[in-house]
Amino acid sequence: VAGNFSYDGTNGPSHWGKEHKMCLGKYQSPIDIEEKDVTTMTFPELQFSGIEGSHKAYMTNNGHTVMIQSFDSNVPSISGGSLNGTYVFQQLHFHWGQNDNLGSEDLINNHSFSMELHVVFWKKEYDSYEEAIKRNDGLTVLGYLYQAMDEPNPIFESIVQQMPDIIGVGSNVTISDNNVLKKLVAPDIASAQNYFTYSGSLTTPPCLEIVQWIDFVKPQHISHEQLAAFRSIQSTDGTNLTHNFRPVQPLDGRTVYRNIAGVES
Ligand code: SG4
Ligand code: ZN
Repeated sequence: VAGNFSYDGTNGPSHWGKEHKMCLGKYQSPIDIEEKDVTTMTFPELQFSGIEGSHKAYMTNNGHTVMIQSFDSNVPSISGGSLNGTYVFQQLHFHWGQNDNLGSEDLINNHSFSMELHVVFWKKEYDSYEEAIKRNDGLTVLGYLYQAMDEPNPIFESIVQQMPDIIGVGSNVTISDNNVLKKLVAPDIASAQNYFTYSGSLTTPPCLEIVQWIDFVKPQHISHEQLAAFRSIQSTDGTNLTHNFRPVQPLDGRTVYRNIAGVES
């Protein structure tokens, strides 16, 4: 993954296309999802497996985000929905903004949320993550939106408490809560069939157009203080990573689907 990109100035999003031509492609992410324009669809049930039980996980400051990976060989996987095959968990990470009014990458009706969690999976058929990213259906990413509120979200307790250990770029720490992966990957089974889905790209260089996006409709919450902890880590250019979201890209004729199964009335 390219290390030489940032979210401001001469390495900012409007310059990514110079070194990474795919960032100028026609099927880029994120996008603004306009609810009035989506096509409703009933997909087979989206299924999670390997979620139950605990997973040893660690988090890293990779200079662009807080990223969580697992030590376990038994990691979560997903199948069903709009997916053709089984996809295996690779890592999850977050995008946030300078203040609580922005930070999500995908927007809904042009509305920004305060933070977005991305859970990255690769297609099992291709045997490894490295092989999967060479294929146009190689990845699927689950997107979870978070809105800042006063009340803390217990899911983030260990992450926020251990954030001081990963202030420096490249540092990592084992997460004390062995249930953190399960809670982030599948927080709310009751809302798991209520999502938008569309074909797009990685939201950072090299912007590969290989991602089936699955964005859950129902936002979750995080407290203002918890969110502030994310802004305290350092970025590749040595300053605080106060924001790390890419602006929305043109939809360019793509269809965004909304699964109508499991919608709560
Ligand atoms: C973040 O920068 C992650 O740290 C990257 O993961 C990730 O790249 C990148 O976002 C793009 O992913 O779900 N936002 S996204 O489209 O997963 C990849 C690593 O650097 C290739 C491992
Ligand atoms: Zn992401």
